[in-house]
Amino acid sequence: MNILKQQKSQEAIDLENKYGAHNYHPLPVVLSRGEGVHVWDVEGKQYYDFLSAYSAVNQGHCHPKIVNAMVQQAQTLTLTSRAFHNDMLGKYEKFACEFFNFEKLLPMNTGAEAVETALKICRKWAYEVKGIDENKAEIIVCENNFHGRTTTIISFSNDPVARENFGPFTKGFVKIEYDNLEALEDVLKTNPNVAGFLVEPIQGEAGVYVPSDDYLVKAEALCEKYNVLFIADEVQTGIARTGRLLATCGNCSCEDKNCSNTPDVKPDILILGKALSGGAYPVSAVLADNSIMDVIKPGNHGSTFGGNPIAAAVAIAALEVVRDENLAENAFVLGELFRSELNKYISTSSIVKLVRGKGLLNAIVINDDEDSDTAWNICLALRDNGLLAKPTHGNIIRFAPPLVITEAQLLDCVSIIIETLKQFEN
Ligand code: IF1
Repeated sequence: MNILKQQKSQEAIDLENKYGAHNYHPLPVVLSRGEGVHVWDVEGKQYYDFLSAYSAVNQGHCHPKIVNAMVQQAQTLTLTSRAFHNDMLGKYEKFACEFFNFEKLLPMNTGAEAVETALKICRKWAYEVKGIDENKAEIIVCENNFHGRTTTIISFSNDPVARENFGPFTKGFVKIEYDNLEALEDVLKTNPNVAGFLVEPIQGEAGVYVPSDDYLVKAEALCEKYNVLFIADEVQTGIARTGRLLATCGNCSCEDKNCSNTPDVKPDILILGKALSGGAYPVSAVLADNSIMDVIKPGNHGSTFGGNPIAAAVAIAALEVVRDENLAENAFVLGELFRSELNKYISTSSIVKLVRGKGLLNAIVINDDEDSDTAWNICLALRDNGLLAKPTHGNIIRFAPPLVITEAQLLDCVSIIIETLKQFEN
């Protein structure tokens, strides 16, 4: 594209560089419109969005049902705080509890806030129900986890870039290897102060690591055996992304024939965010049954915007879209197709090692060093070819389109991806 045509993009980038904190290194593209699986840049070029705002836009950009729900509520009542009741919160809480088969919901805004909320509930349950000595509670987490960016959450991260010079760190966390049941049981049987086990059903940021088939079921059984809360962070894997309503639970409310009809795993505490709003508004939630959630009493926890009427209206609409448009089923079927088509190419490729994932949360591993810029250069070439994706760590590229993608669009994207990768074959 000629320099003149890129002027609007460069102007926007220059403004961010001058006036914005440099806490990201975005791909050089400036988006101005989104609809369904497509986004357009300021010069009017169309792209397939294969990141979906890190799986927040599962329902597709600017889904009319979700946007209309937001506009209607925004013209009626935006925010009351929780100092007073409002007519939307209870409706949303009931809808979501029935949708995910839990007795109670604590509404928050961002994923990290919901993770922090879950940690507080777990600790309070440990002292007041399990009977662990005060300030002694420990929560088990996994190596290479990603649960957000707050000081407590990065306290148990092992990503040096996320932790460097942000100390002192919060205590009370024990790290074990992901997908290692022996490591989990070793801690559970030797440490009486364990309150909970916080885990991502698939480690997204680490590079879309899918654990062994029986990992979550057996981990939940171990938590039950040692009276420890199983806490599932489904901020990224939830809301149909992995081909089922939740990555931990087969007990879908949607009529999805790919769901096992008995729950694989029902977490003690479920954490949701991102696509809970379809990407239209910050909405997150913590769900649990009464025996756990009732440790929270007035004044224990809160947030100015948590449970606001717009969030409630948007979340109901976003979940109805997931159900009515069978997005879990679509993610399951098209995820299988995506991996199958890529594997045909990978069998002949020198530049791609493998593809892995579940539903429409997938990643490819590039056959180059972790610190090489090959994955980045491939993403630049994908951008030029009309598809947006971004490396997670080093040589891993995540592919996560909106779940409303059609088979024809997916196959079009597969050919864009393969033709682009072929440019890098040696
Ligand atoms: C960034 C990716 C990262 C999450 C899980 C909680 C949160 C996230 C499993 C916190 C957020 C986002 C944050 C964003 C990049 C993206 C991300 F994996 F999705 F790609 F970083 F790992 N639990 N993930 O994935 O939710 O507070 O952001 O609403 O921070 O760079 P949040």
